[in-house]
Amino acid sequence: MKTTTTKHWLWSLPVVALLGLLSYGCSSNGELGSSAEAAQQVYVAPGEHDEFYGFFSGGYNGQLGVYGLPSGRHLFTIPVFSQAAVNGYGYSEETKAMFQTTDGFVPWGDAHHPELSQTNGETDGRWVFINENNTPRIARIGLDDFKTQEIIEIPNSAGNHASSFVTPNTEYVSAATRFSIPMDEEDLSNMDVSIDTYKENFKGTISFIKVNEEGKMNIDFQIMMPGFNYDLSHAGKGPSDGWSFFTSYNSEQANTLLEINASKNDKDFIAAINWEKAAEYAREGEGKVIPGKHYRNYIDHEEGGIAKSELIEEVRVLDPRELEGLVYFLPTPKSPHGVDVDPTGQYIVAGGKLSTVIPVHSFAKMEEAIANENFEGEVMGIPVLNYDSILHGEVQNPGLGPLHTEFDGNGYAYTTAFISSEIVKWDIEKTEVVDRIDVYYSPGHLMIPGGDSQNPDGKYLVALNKITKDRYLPTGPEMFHSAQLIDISGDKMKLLLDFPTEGEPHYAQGITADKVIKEQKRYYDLSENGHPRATTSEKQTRVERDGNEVHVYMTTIRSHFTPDNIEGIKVGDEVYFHVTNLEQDWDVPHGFAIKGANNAELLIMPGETLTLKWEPKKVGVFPFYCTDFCSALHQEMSGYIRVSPA
Ligand code: CUK
Ligand code: CUA
Repeated sequence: MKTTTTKHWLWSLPVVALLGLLSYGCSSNGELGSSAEAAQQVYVAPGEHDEFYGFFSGGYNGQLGVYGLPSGRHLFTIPVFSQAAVNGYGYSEETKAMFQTTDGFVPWGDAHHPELSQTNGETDGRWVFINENNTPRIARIGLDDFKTQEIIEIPNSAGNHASSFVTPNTEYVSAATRFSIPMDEEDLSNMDVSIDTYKENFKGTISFIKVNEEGKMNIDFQIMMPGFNYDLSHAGKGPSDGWSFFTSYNSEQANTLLEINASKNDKDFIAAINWEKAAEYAREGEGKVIPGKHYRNYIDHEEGGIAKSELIEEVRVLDPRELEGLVYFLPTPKSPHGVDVDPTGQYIVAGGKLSTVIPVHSFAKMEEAIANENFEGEVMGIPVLNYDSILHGEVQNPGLGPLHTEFDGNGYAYTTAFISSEIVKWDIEKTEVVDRIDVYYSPGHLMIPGGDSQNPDGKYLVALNKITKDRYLPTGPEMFHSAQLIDISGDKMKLLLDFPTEGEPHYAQGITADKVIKEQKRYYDLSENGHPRATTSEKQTRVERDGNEVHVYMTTIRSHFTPDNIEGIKVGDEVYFHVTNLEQDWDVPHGFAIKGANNAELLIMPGETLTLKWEPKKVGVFPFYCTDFCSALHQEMSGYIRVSPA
């Protein structure tokens, strides 16, 4: 299909040396243009900062990766859906509640789509949302401290893939079920029926989660949908604000997704949802309220930053068979995957992964077709519009396996072609390909900062490639994924940089750094530490016993723990170490780990209190120590706990 260019050796040279090679025409196939030029474009000098933050989903690592762009440096990993040994997230008593679900404690997740909050259709730097596909959930991360603030479970869903896309003023974040399951007509409960009754019994749901001013999420309503697989989504904007678009495949409703069953139909559908109308129906009390147990877990800032779980019992469901004007199906070839709305809000682009063209629907034509009732049929009460009547155009020769599209704000769209491993640039008005570039290999999503908003920053594009193979030094059978940074500021796309990414990044978001950093916290103010078990001076440190429950109130400051010799603990006790870091300097955390505690460590930020629970099983004296090299006397930062017989 294509040959691999081996330029590893060039990239292993110091960049400074590369800059000296300005005249070096390194490219045998024109892929790099000039390496020296490329190096200059991505080079961020020591001590300098990147222009953009990139937020890359961690896929099956359940976290959110933070990268600097254009350098491609991996700056941080924000723990979201998976426990993080690095700082005790999900292990500490303060954060365990974040993993509460109706399936119990679920400390792992599969995170696909981060989405920045928006105001007036533009990224605003307040929050990032991200979905969890396996145990249906959506998380909200605050960009003031880069910590997960809230995780809400989505009931009546069997895999929350088409999520977490926001409406232009973050009124809603949406979710849709990837897998349909048999659902009871009355209460949408999962049914014990033969799997081959798919056509009769299986259904899906699309959910709209309301986001308030503080970011708090609650499920406003769900819409009952036919038993397709709902894949991706994007909200309308500008003229199409008030609508959201969801791809679906398996309109055959086959119970095995073998190609012959589930990819038979020439066209599947994009579901166009009038969420403004749906919200109105919900406000008027339409639909019905059914049992729909789900947890909302959140960091309670009023209560010292301790995570709480709230069980919500019910949810409102709207049925398109009863409520007119809620949903329309736009026929779309062929097993569409991504769906993207251009910055003007006029065009809806689908990635028909088995299609030979990229279909572009016109929102204006869609409205017209609805007004004229230009319907071809219906599925579960949902009118199917006529394909030709809503089509803006079809992009011919878009590469094989088109998946996802982003926009540069200058009238161009960029689509990944998974099978032919390329990015294809095309003119939105003319639906004509104008440029293409090879990527290595098999891109899934791509990202342009703001590229799915009303105001993209069309300078760089990142290809998020699924297959890495020979791009880096080999690391055995398993390796990181491969992202590539492409310059899209000119007529021709130029490949600038390869950089590895952890997990399986699906989607990503980018934002200029200055929109984010002005609000950021550097440390937690000790005088505002509202943790009920905080110890804000060494004088208050103590050990308290209440039956077999022991609470150790500890402090850390360079370079000692107080207290550092603890006696009176017995086998069978439940010991809680409440450790407050008294430091008030940026970037001076202390760690806390106990030999023999089968838990984790804590990494306590300046001004913060975290709690580790230990149930000692053996008699003896056990050292504990600070895990983070905090000062010249870090190795001395340790202590002993004596455990006596019960
Ligand atoms: S999906 Cu991964 S390449 Cu989960 Cu957004 Cu398309
Ligand atoms: Cu504190 Cu090392």
